[in-house]
Amino acid sequence: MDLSTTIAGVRFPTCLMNASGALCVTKAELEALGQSRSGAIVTKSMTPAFRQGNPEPRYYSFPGGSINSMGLPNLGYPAYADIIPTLQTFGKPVIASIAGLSPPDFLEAARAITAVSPDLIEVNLSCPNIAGKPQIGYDVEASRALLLELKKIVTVPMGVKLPPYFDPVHYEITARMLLDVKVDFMTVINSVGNGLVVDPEEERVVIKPRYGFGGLGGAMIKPVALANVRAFWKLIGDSIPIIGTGGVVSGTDMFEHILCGAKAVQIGTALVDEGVGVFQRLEKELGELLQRKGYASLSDCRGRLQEL
Ligand code: HRO
Repeated sequence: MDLSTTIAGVRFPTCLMNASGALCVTKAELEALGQSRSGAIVTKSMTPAFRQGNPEPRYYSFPGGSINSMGLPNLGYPAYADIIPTLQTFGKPVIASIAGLSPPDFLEAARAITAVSPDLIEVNLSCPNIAGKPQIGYDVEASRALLLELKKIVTVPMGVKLPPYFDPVHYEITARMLLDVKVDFMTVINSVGNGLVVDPEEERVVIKPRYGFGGLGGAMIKPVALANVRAFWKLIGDSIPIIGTGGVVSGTDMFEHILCGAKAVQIGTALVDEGVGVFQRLEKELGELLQRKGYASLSDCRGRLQEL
């Protein structure tokens, strides 16, 4: 079964890849993604300087999902600029994720990383875990201003990583802005920000930073992710390709994202739980499911979710 896909003119050998943040901070982790069945190598969101991130414990996995408050730990863009040429020898696209604590941070990272020509750049507008730094993706005019500045710098296909939205009007104003700016792809969704997981035996929170609040991922966020993929696909169609992210732990979950309109799928929590072997498992499960249903390719079913 051919599970390859094309996003913004870039061919991916399979439509499944890591989500930024999951096992992609260090050179060793990025090379392991290169050697795995992942269809791309997505870096951790990078800032101008190295960041240790928030105090530990800052990631907790439980049946049904995960909560994190990593706090943008990363090597800093100079290190990723050095590593990217090596990553490009693995024969799959390299997606550089950029972030920042302020707009000038994003512009600085974008300038330096564009110079080493990753295949695509994903602009992270949705880190929920930095105290005092609201998610830019929830401010449509701030997002527009930042993306317009980035567009002047970035010469490779540039997409956005969005937070989840929960109201139709937010889908509409965000879709309009993304079409105006002409982003090349969108990754939907980042973690569901500022959730709280409680350990009832210990009677306390499960992660240390920010009073235990953090971004939720894994199986429990799938309906929110699917709603965002579907809502944007209905508004934008194929004008901006969608990478679906959120709640993917099986080939069936991938299929649901594709039915909603996703051209590719990313995995975070399942990758952290299982390691890079998860790519092979999911590829096999999706291939078998498509075959059982009689689909010859992804384009035969993509976006074809039926409504009652
Ligand atoms: O590093 C993090 O705390 C983090 C980031 Cl940048 C992000 O985009 N999403 C997330 O759940 N955690």
